[in-house]
Amino acid sequence: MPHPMTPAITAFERSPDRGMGLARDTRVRWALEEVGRPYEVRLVSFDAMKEPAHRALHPFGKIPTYEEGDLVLFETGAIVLHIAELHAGLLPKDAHARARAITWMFAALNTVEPPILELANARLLEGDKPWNKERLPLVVDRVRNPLNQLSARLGDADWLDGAFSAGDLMMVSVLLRLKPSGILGEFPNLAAYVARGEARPAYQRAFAAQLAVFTDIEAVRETYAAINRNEIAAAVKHFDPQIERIEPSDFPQAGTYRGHADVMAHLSKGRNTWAEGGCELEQFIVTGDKIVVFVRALVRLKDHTEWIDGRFADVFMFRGGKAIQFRTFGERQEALEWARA
Ligand code: GTB
Repeated sequence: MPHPMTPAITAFERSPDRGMGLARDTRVRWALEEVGRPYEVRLVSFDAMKEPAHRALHPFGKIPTYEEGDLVLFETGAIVLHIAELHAGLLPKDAHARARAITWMFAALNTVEPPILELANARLLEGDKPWNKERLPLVVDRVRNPLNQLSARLGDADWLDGAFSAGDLMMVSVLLRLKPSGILGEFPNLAAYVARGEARPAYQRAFAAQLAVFTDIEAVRETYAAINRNEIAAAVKHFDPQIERIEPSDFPQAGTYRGHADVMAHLSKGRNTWAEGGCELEQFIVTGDKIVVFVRALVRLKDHTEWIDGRFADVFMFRGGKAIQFRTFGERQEALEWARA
């Protein structure tokens, strides 16, 4: 259940670009950061994206989606426009200037982005085809054409039409995808335009947040994998030396534990009661600086024949790539409420 007041977006649970910011949730995060609106992120796997529950939000089974109260949106153009219309800062007040800024959003999505996507497909999906080598120069030319014209229109201006707008946010987001190709370098004013966009503090925050998903979620995965293997030294690898671990009163190892040594002893004690089984991570939700993990523990304890199937939530707080807090909640909803508070 998303928080009624805080918009929730979806993003890749495993970033295919390893946190380079090229997936489309980055532009939505950027828009939310520009207008100063906090948001929550539900991470979805490629399999979950194709399930009915996600398709109810996104008919094409993709990310990102946007939920705000009863409103569900998909398509980054629609999402960014909605955010820009709801808050000051991304669209000019003057009606004509506003319509022109929206025109640049459409230009980014309808004119500039399609050949860029085609190039990505040609490189990533069709690289092994016998005709690819012959076709690739045609595809690159189709990318260059609108860039030539865009470069001529931008000239030496900072932004496309006066002050920075949602049109620039979308255009920079689309052009960013070209960075690895080197094509952007052929257009120094466009490369500088993209660099100006990237230098904006709101973009920096959006980029850092999507990168943290990659680094911190991978750290969380490694922690549980190490616990499952009963390698407790590896389980604390991503923990800050001052880590605080809280297990609630109705859990077997209830208490508050601080620092690597105490936390390792605590985790070992719990883990050594298991005969077999392990923890499975069912869902990640990032809210503010906390990562809520819905955990399913399916374990058989030593000297028992029956299996325990427990569903609970762990909340992690990371600072500079290290977990400073690791707290368990018996009720998942309670974990969400605590993390959102
Ligand atoms: N037109 C839609 C929009 O703007 O919202 C397009 C949405 C879309 O294509 N989403 C992609 C997706 O969900 C993610 S952004 N794909 C999963 C699927 O189709 O199964 C595309 C993307 C993916 C990966 C990288 N990367 O690794 O560099 C960059 C961009």
